[in-house]
Amino acid sequence: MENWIKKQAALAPTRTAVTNGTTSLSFAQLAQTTDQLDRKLAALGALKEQRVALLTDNSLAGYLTAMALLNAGKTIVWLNRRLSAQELNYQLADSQVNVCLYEDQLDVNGLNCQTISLSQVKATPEQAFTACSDFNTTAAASIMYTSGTTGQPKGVVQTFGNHFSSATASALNLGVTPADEWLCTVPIFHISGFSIMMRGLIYGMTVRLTNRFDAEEIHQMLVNEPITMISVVPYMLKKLLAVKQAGQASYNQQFRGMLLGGGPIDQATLKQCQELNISVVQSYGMTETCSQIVALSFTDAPQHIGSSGKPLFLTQLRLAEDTNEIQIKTPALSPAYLGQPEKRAAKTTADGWFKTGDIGHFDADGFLYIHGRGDDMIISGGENIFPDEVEAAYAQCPFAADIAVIGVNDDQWEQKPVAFVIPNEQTLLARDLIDYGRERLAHYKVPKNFYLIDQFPRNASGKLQRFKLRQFLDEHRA
Ligand code: S0N
Ligand code: AMP
Ligand code: MG
Ligand code: MG
Repeated sequence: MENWIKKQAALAPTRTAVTNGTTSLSFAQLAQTTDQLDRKLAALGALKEQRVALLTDNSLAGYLTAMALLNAGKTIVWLNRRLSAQELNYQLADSQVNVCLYEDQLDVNGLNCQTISLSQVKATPEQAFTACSDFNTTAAASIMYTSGTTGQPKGVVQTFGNHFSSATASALNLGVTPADEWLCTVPIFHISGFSIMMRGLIYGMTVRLTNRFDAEEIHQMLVNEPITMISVVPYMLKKLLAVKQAGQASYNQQFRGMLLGGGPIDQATLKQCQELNISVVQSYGMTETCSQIVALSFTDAPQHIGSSGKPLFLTQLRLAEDTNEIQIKTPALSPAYLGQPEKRAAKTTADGWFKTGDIGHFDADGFLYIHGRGDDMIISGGENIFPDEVEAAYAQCPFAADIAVIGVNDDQWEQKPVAFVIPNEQTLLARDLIDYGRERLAHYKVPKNFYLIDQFPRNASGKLQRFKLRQFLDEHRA
């Protein structure tokens, strides 16, 4: 496939590719700027290897750098800016990255590779460099790390073909209009955000970047700017709903709706959205599928509140007979976990379907409902947390002989991790446990509460019974 950046510069040169509200670039300018950035990156020696890490928020410079890496035919290794240095170093080593480009205000202290700030890139004189002419369907455009119940996070390889299939299926469901402008407040280091950038390139659509999620500010953008679509996680939807409920103005005339994904939502919230005339399209997807593979349509959404919709064009979905696990086949599915074929094999059925780990059911009309996870994954504000990962981080903690983590509902973050601890010392302070965790883990993964306990409930074979810890908490709260 012809380089998408060059292709849009030819098809829609004057259309706005990206704006942050202050600075806008047309598709022709995007092509010029990415070529220029590549010449600077080449001069810095940053384009020698196939994979380049990028640590950024949703800044214009971050967006342009990502586009420059694609334009150069490189694979972007997206880093979550909330992770600890220890967590990032694992991903840098696993992806064998030598260079990490970073947004200036983010912290790269302790990273074990060459780090180059985006302002350094900007200030570098150019050197000759030829952009990549083809985006091969099977080439890796991006790698995003995702955790699991066992072991370290895995690098999800996302090909150009995966991104193209995903963007196409989304367009066939939601439609594309020449007026479309998609507000990107979900992080571009997650597929929720990066898929918006890719849709922008593939549709020739404007991406409106915003660097932080402030519900009041986002509300004002939806009211005052010609934004037609926004992607949100449940946390964001609830915050935006609260602002609108507070008697604020209607969204702009062109607004089409909110694409909701990333985690479960309660029906009451969706009904409130309906009452306030906020059009919400629920969806289901994951990093491995390059965003939604199941979604409602604008016409079905009002009648099927609570459903995640129907499998999109190109996606086949079935439920395992015994467990109701959702299993899929789709061209949007990542071909591999970087360097870990056995991890992928473990998530593949004998007849080649991908095991998502999510449990669901179809109603009589073929609409899918997600019940939850078959494992103990916690979703806090749209970020996934695996108890094993948190427990492993505390394995050497001098204050705790043993620790067990579970997720509980939370008013602020939807869910939060809490821990049961068998103490090592008489004088155990929650503060010490928190500080210990914050040094090693992304802050959102650090348990919000610690409960001291003498021993853990285990079954006959010694396996921790997390459900009993949950029961214990429920009883003591009631
Ligand atoms: C919810 C967000 C925006 C909160 O971040 P905020 O308010 O900007 O935080 P900060 O100001 O940076 O920090 C303040 C304190 O809050 C802590 N904190 C931050 N985030 C969390 C969190 N999630 N949980 C708990 N605590 C958090 C900070 O640590 C800080 O505290 P201190 O100072 O103590 O460190 C932010 O979390 C956010 O952006 N969340 C969304 C992430 C996301 O997009 N997830 C989706 C992942 N899934 C997918 O991408 C697949 C599905 C998909 O593709 C999709 C999803 C949604 C919509 C559409 C699609 C699609 O299919 O296209
Ligand atoms: P991630 O690995 O961050 O892409 O997260 C993907 C996971 O988020 C899925 O496997 C689900 O567990 C969860 N998820 C995504 N969409 C929904 C939804 N509509 N309802 C419930 N859970 C969801
Ligand atoms: Mg995941
Ligand atoms: Mg904030």
